[in-house]
Amino acid sequence: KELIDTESVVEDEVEDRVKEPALYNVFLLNDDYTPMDFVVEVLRKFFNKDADQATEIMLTVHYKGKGLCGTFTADIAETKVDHVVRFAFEHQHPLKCVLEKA
Ligand code: TYC
Repeated sequence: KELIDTESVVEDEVEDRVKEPALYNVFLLNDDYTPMDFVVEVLRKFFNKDADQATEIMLTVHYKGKGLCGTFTADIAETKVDHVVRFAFEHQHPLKCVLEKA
């Protein structure tokens, strides 16, 4: 009679069910033209930051070149980038927003 290692079968099934999705970091990039207030508005509007958090991230971008806005699954990260890029374009600012695998 064939022996089945039920424990590893169950483990495999559990692993398949709970495998964590890949995560992506969303960053804002610095430029010389986008107003600081607009960047703070973006961080509040699209990344749910309060005024202090938004200001801190904006200044990190301004002084260091990039700043982390949040970490999301692929669909959400792509949607955030899309919304930010569109919003900036509509207001004629060159603000860049990018994602990187976490
Ligand atoms: N460097 C911009 C300025 O001096 C401000 C800025 C901050 C722009 C963050 C983009 O992602 C950015 N007006």
